[in-house]
Amino acid sequence: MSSTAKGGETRPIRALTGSRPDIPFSENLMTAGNWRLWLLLLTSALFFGCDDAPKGNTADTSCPEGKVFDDLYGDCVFVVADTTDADELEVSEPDVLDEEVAEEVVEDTAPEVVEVLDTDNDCDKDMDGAWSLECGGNDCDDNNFNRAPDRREFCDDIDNNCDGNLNEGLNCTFYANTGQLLYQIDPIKKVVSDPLPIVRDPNETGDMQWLTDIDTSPDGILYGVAKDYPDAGTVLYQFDDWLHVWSTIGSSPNVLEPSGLAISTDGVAYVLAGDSMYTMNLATGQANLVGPLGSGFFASGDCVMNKNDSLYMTSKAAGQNDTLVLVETTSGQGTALGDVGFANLYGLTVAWGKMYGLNSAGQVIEINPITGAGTLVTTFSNISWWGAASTPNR
Ligand SMILES: [Ca+2]
Ligand SMILES: [Ca+2]
Ligand SMILES: [Ca+2]
Ligand SMILES: [Ca+2]
Repeated sequence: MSSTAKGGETRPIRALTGSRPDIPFSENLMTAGNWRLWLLLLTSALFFGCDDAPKGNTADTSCPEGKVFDDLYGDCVFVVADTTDADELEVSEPDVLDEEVAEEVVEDTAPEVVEVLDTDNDCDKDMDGAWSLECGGNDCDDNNFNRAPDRREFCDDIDNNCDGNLNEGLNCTFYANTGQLLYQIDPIKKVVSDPLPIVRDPNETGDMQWLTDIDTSPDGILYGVAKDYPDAGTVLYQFDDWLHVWSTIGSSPNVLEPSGLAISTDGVAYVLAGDSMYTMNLATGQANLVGPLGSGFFASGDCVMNKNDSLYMTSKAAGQNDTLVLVETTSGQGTALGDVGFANLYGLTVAWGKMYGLNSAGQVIEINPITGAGTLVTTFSNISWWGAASTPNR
């Protein structure tokens, strides 16, 4: 036999009475089916077998048919014989009813639950801790982890702190030069500063040579190299950021036609000239040959070191675009990375994790340091770039 429970589930009938064969006889005597019999015997003994009525009990103890007087309760009680055949009894499932009642009680008495945790991240898709505007939060871009009201502004192409201003309070520029003028370029806002004339320290004699390339040392000093006239070789200059003049450090007669200067994070300067690579002492301007670039590479204009001290250069071939080349600093050997897609790259720098190339056509190009592929950022017409360097703040 079975009964149908909540949800249509069929459960086996549970016997209400009857002995369980798996428990001892003495316990079976007290099971539900026998308690009525014991009650009958007990009350019969009280009624018929006891000579002494309860003291002080003088009330009428006669009872109507079907009842006996119970001294314990002082009243007539029904006597019911246990005649039910338990095996054939079909009953409702009390647990089901109890569950339903319990659920109703919980629903009636439980306080209203307010969702505090956004466990499925619908309100904070980028998981930056700020909720979207749709959810009543103040994340101006819930699809960008780097944009939230508590973010610090950083030199990139987004408004990091959600205040509506791009890179406010920051100087997001790198240096770029022509032969005789020094500029600062903001490649994000695509603007260029007014130029600063490249002039020699007035305490020195002789002409200031035109700078072929510049770079910034780890301590923030801007250096430049130039072809030395009338003597053959390379002259090294240092920029005075306060007086805006250039002073001579020294010269290297063994380096001809310098085209690129790059300074590593530990202050080692590398100079590219023609098909060779040199190191240069920034205190004396003296250079030592490291080795040939090999593979027919010829320095087209500049070299740059990223923060991992990998040295990159651009190499030109007649009538072709420039190739981005990775240079082994201990040997000078170059490895081609790929065609930049632009020609006459004379300036190269790395700023805020991006590599930029500048060419003689006034173009600023972002270069993929893995593939060498270039993407035009902007063009400053009428400026022919010769070199580029990061600024100390980058
Ligand atoms: Ca967010
Ligand atoms: Ca965000
Ligand atoms: Ca920014
Ligand atoms: Ca901002």
